[in-house]
Amino acid sequence: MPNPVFPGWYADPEIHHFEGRFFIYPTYSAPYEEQTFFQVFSSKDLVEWTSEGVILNFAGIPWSTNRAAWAPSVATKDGRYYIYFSAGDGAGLGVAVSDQPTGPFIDAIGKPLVSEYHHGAQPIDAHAFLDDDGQAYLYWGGHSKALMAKLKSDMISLAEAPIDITPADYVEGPFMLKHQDKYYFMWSEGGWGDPSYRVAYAIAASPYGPFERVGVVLQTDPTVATSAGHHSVLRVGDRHVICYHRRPLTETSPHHRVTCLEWMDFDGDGKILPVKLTNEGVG
Ligand code: FUB
Repeated sequence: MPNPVFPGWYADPEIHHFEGRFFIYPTYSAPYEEQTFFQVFSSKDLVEWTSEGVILNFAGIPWSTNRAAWAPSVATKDGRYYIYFSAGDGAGLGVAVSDQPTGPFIDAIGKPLVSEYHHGAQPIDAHAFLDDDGQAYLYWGGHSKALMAKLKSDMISLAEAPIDITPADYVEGPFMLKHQDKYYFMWSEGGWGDPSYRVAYAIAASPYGPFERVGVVLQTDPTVATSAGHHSVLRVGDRHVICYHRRPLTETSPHHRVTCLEWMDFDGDGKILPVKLTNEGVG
């Protein structure tokens, strides 16, 4: 049974293809005090996944408060890898750097990249998006507010003040996908600890929006799993895979979340077709 793709409680997964291999960067899903590190998993075929171990440890990052290591996002530029992460349930968003996708990642600036609330957004759930022209953007925000800002070419500083781009019903977990020259802004809605959690999206002509909510992509299926959300998307050949977490029907703890993959397709008008939760995944 390919879903979940690897054993253990892991959430907020971001999937990538680097140097000929697939990688998933997740949150270790556990009580906040136990969330003190990030790991990465790799695969050659999206089916067999191997843990590459710990890639960043909060023990070496005093400002992190050594808890609540959430929602890693990775981007690569000029041969270097940058990981953007949440620390301390609002202590801030950090950025760390490595020469490899498997780390080790070292805190790049010795302080948070974003430490304050802007426009009411909790500084969590960073997502780095690299546009086709090489310009990188950072999206982030919890407490039902979504922000964005251009990143400078050094990838470790913001080029502009945070901009409020909050779409209707947004809660957290932003993700940007470019498809056929359109910008698909995606996010999680509802509560991550209960079955209301789901993923919705908007389509815009610019990475700045405006983002008008189109509809739901992923949600609880009471016959398969609950609380499907906080996802990422990767183009694979002429299709896309959506990588997300969900709660098995047997589980009630909010931390019991597993990482899964499904195919995600578009209709003829460029709308995303609702994704069906499966046990078969993309195997
Ligand atoms: O995993 C910790 C938090 O749960 C994330 O930051 C939220 O998006 C939710 O998935």
